[in-house]
Amino acid sequence: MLMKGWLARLAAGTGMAGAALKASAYTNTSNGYNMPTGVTEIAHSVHSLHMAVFYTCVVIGVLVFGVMLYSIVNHRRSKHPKPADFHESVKVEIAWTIAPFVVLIGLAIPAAGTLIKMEDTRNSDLTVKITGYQWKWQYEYIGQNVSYFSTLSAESNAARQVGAHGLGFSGSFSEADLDQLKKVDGGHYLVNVDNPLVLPVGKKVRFLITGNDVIHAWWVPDFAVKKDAIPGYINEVWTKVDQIGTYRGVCAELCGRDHGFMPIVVNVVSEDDFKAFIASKQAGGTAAAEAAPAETAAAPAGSSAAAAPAETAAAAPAAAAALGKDDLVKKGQAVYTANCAACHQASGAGLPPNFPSLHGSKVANGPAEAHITQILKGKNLMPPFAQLSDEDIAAVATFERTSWGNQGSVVQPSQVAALRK
Ligand code: HEC
Ligand SMILES: [Cu+2]
Repeated sequence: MLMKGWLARLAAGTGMAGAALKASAYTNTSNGYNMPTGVTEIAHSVHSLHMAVFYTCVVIGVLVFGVMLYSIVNHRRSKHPKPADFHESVKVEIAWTIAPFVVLIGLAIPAAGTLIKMEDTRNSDLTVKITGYQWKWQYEYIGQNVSYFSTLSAESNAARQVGAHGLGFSGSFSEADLDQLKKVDGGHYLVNVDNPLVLPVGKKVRFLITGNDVIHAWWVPDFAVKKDAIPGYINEVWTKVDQIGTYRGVCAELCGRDHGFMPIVVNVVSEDDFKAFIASKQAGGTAAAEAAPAETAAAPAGSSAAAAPAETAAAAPAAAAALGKDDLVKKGQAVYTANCAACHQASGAGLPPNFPSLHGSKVANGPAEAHITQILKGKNLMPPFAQLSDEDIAAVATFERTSWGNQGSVVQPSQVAALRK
C-alpha cells in the first residue's frame, strides 16, 4: 500500500502518467510499450529493423552477463585462491574482433536498404508542402491550389488553458484523474487539431518539409516519418499509407513555449473521398473527409471541435462584403481561441508582464489601423498573423475591441485588405 502510493506520486511527478496516456492516445499500432508496427511498408521495415537490433542486443546481453556470472560464481576466490595467469590469447582476440564486425555488418545491410527506400521520393502521385510555424502546421497541396493551417483543437486548447488543476486534479495523478483526462476532446486531449491533413489511401505522397520561424519536426509514428522542418531549407520524405484511418503525431523538435501543443492529425481516406475533399477545399468549403473517419467521428466531444472550422470556412467567400457586428464577434471569438488565447488567455487578461492584458488596452480601444497592423505584422514577442484571412483578422479585432468592456470600433475585412502590402 505504502509502496503503491509512493510509486504513483513518483510517476505523476516525473510526468510518466501523462506520457503513458499520450503514447496510447496517438499511435494506432503500438501496444504502448514497443514501437508501433505502422501502416506503411517503410514503417514495417523500420519496425523489423528495430526488433532485429533489439533481439541482437538481448542475445549479446545474455551471453556477456552469462559469462560474467559464470566466472563470478565458479572462479570466486574461495574456489580458486590462485587465479589463472595468461596473456595474449590470439584466438580470443580474433574472436572479439570478428564477432562485432559480423554483427554490425549484419545490421547495416538491411538498415542501408531501408534508408535508401526512404530517400526515394521519385514517382509520387501527390506532393504536400508542410511548413512548421510557432505553433501550428501549414499544409499546401502543390499544384492543387489548396492550402490551410492546422492548429490544436479548440477543446484541447480550452482544457489546457484551464490547466490540470482546473480539471480537478489534486497534484498527483490517480486512476480517476487519468480517466477524466482520457475523456477530454473525444479521448484525444492535446492530440486533436481543427483542420487535419487529408491523404488518399494507397498513393505515394511526397512531403516537402520546411519551417517558417524556428526548427520544428513533423512526426507521425504510424508512418515512420519524422523529418526536421528547417527555415530556409526543404527536406523531402514520402509515405504510402495502406490503411484508411486517422493517424496522429506531434512536433518532435523543441520549438519554443508551445512546442507541446502543435499536434498532427492525418486522415487517410479513399481516393473518391480525397477527390471530394480537394474539390470542396478549392471551392472554399470544408469537406466531409475532414471529419475524422472511424474512431473520432463517433466521439461526441470531437464534434464540437470540428464544428468551429466548418463555420469559419463556410463564410470565407464573403470576404469583401461588410459584415454585421454580431457575426464578426462570434467568428472572432473562435479565431481568438485558436490563435491568440495561448498568450492573451481566454479571459483576455494575458500573462503580464510578457503578454499584456487586453482589458482596456490602448490598441484595442484606439484606431483600427494600428490594431490591424499589429495583428498583421506582430510586435516584439507577438508573432505576425498575416496568414489569417482578411475576414478572420477583422473578426478577431472586432472581438477584442468589443469584449471585456473595450469600446473600440467594429473592423471590416475591407479595412484589413487595404492594410496588407
Ligand atoms: C506568442 C504570444 C502572442 C500571441 C499568440 C498573440 N499575441 Fe498579441 N501580444 C503579444 C505580446 C508580447 C504583445 C505586446 C507587444 C508589445 O507591445 O511589445 C501583444 C500585444 C497585443 C495587442 C496590444 C495590447 C496593448 O494594449 O499593448 C493586441 C491588440 C494583440 N496583441 C492582439 C492579438 C491578437 C488579435 C492575437 C491573435 C490573432 C494575438 N495578439 C496573439 C503576444 C501574443
Ligand atoms: Cu514545433
